[in-house]
Order: sequence, then C-alpha cells, then structure tokens
Amino acid sequence: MEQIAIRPEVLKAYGFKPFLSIRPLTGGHINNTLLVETIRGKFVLQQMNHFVFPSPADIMENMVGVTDFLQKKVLEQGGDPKREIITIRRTLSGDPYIIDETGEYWRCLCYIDHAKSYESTERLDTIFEAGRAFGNFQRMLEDYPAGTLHEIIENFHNTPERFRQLEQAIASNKASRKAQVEKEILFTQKRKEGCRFLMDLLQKGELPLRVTHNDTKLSNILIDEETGKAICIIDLDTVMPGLAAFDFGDSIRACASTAAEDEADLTKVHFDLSRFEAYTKGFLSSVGNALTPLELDTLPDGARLMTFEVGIRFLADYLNGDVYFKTGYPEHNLVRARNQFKLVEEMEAAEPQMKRIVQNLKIS
Ligand code: GN1
Ligand code: MG
Repeated sequence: MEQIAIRPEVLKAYGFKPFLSIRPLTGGHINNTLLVETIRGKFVLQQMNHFVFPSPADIMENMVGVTDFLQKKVLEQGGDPKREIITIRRTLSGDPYIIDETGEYWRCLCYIDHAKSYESTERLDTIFEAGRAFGNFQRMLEDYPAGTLHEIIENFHNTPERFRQLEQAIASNKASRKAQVEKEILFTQKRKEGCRFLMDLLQKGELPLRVTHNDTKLSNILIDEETGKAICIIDLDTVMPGLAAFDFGDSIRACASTAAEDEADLTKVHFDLSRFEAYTKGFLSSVGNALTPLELDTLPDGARLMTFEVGIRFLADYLNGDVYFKTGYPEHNLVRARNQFKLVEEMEAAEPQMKRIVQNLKIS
C-alpha cells in the first residue's frame, strides 16, 4: 500500500504532537484516511482527494452545515449527537480543514469507538439497520435548505452522462485495454437507452429532488459492536440534492449482494431478494410518508441503475488507466465492473419481485 505523506504542520495544526500512533484506515476508494491516537483520544485524519473533488472547501462548507443541522436534530430528539453524527474536529485556530505547505487538503473527524462497518454482510438484522439508518437520514434532512448546498461533483448520479463518459473512455482507449473488455462494452451498449429512466423522470418533473447522501454503501454506516444497531452514517462528501432512488439503490447494490464489490469469483456474487426485503423494510420504517407513490415505485429502478452506473464508472476508469478509484492490482477496476454487471443482470430478472416487495411493505 502506498505511504501517506503527512506533514508536520498538519499534526501541529491539530495539536497532535505528540501522538501515540498513526495508522492507515483502508476501505475508501477516494480519500487517504489515517487513524491518529493521542492522549486526548482517537481521530480520523483525512487527506482529501482534490483530483476527484475539485473544491474541497465546498465539501467542508456542506459538511459543516449538514453536521451542525443534524447534531441539533439528534439533540432535540434526545439522542447522542457525538455518536450519531460525525463531528468535525477543528484545528487549534478553529478551522474545519487545513491546507498543508504542498497544497494538500486535510480534515479531521472524531473517531467513533466500539463501532464497525462492513463491505457486505449476510445478517438480515444488520441490513435492516442499514435501511433504517438511511431512511432516517433522508427524513432528518427533509427540511434542510437544499439551495445552500454546493454541487460537489456535477452530474454525479446522472447515469446517461456517466454513459457518455464511458463512451469517451472507449473512444480514447488511453490504457490500451479496450480489446480485453469487448464483452463488457457490449453488455453496457444493450442498456444505453434504459439507463436514462430516472433522469428522464427527473427532467419531466415527475420525481422531486431531495437532499441525499449519494454514497450509501453499507461500509458508510457504523454499526454498534454491542447492540448491532446502526449508529452513524459517515462519508458526507457527496451530500447534495438527488433522487430518493439514488440513495436507496446505491445501498441495495452492496446490502443485497452476497459478496464484496470486488469479489472476483462471480459464482459467489448474487443479488439476494431476502436481503433486498430486509433493507426495504428498514428503509420504509424510518423514511416516513414523505415519498410520493412514483418515488416508491422507482426504488427498484434505483437499485438496477445505481449498480449499472458504478459498474460503468469502474469500466471507464479501467479503460482510462485507473486514474479515479484506488486500485490494489491492475485488474481491480475490471473485476469490480464485472461484479457489478453480474448483479445488474440478476436485478433485471428480479425486478417484478422487487416491485412486489416494495408494494407490500408500503401498505403494511
Ligand atoms: C467511491 O471512496 P468511497 O468509498 O467513498 C465513490 C462512490 C462509489 C464507491 C464505490 C466520490 O466511494 O461514488 O459508489 O466508491 N465516491 C466518489 O465503492 O466517486
Ligand atoms: Mg465517498
């Protein structure tokens, strides 16, 4: 694994000198993350990826606004804001982030102890909890002033635009890998028209924009080690206006899969309807009655399209030479893309059952 270069001015800015230990926390594909242990507690120090995020300052403005708002809500509801919502640790001069002498952006979060996150799980109670946590997150942000949020990455979940980026990657074939992925390219081309479905409904004004998380994979939820309850949603980098189906769907692609996102043995990768049902139960139990009938109907489309979308993003990055997602080995992005496409196929076949599950749960 690559070494993360942390400069002394960063440690000094946070008062982390002396520290007891610093070690990398792996898992995320974008930022570099370290766990810093000091005599005053544990902290998560992150070097933000400014290739992926053109304006880290905008992210931090969004994050300060959203975490302040959510912490107040949790407090009003009698919860523990420091455990249920991430806390941005300020520098000694009170800033929410610091730019080091080489131009790198760093931020720091308080570490939430006795909690775990998972890439995938077969435990239906944990999957229910994941759904409940994201439903609750969406409901808590219902009255957040969406107009104050910066759009962190333009067209982030605009699937047809992601398709256009894939076509560009195929055309430029920068890493000379196109010949290896003809089968995958064919798979995507067959779905070109269908991938417009949610964006068309949005553009026609039939689906409302809400404040969404936009990166709702299972590993972005902390689960309490003792109680097994979901306690805190992490990774607020991409909180922006979006569709309810984006968040629901992006969660399903991890929660309802029988394997991790980068499992290479595709015989182990399946879309599991009982996991889908557990997540949907949790989600609908907490999202309240805010969703319109069409939003509810389109939740399964979100699952299929968000899985397809991240699959085409992995494929495009493979063709571009792995410039966006962190990779552990040369075929990593291709393995991820194939894994996601396997899920897409199974989701397509299971669409009627998914719709039935949502219909049955929404009236019960
Ligand atoms: C990235 O790095 P991480 O784990 O927060 C990506 C998501 C993808 C995800 C796939 C900003 O998330 O969109 O769904 O990888 N984040 C960004 O695991 O592109
Ligand atoms: Mg993220």
